[in-house]
Amino acid sequence: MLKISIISIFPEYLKPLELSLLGKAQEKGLISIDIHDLRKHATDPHHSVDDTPYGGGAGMVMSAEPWGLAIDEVSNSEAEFDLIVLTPAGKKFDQQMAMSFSKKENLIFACGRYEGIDARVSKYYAEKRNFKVHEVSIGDYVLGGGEVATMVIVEATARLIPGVLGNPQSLKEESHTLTNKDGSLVEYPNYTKPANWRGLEVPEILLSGNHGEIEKWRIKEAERRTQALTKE
Ligand code: 6GU
Repeated sequence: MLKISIISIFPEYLKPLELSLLGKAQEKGLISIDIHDLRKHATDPHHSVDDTPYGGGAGMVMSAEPWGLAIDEVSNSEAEFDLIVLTPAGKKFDQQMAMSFSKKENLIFACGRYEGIDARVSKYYAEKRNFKVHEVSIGDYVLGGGEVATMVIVEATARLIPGVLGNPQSLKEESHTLTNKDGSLVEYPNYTKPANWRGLEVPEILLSGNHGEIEKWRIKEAERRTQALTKE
């Protein structure tokens, strides 16, 4: 079972992870998701978790020790841990990364806010605790914090675990796992009944019953869409 621990100063922000697909996966015992409040590990009387940056500059930086205490608490076993630190300066998340996370034992998500987390936290867990540390971004834009990025990554990762999806065949056919000789493709367009909707017809080939020709058409359409996305 994949054990997911998420540390945030806004634990309520992560409530949607109890719903739908991920809620069911937890009920079935395929994954566990535990959400932890960073502020419980604040070390000063005002329960602050941030401070001004060394070297000056705007904004605040999250202090190392509350993170250290929180991560120690969720990793007090001999198991293997992967620490995922959410930051717009991280490596771009993609389907391949989701695939690799879905095969792990323990994922710990550190949701940074403000100008990020003291850089020694990543260094400490990589060098002193032998964690695999991944600094990850979900795209080229800036969010207020790592919570939404964590939800994106958890959802993309969990649905790759055997048993989480109702129909595992749908994994094989979807965007970014469909491949041709040039690499990853987005999905072909899909249609369902009625065959004529407000004067618009479903492509005739899909009604033909010719599975070989349908497969060729779908690959051609996926390639056309992929090309259109990479031009602009
Ligand atoms: Cl992981 N965090 C923040 N704050 N902004 C982001 C991001 C993460 N990924 C893209 N933008």
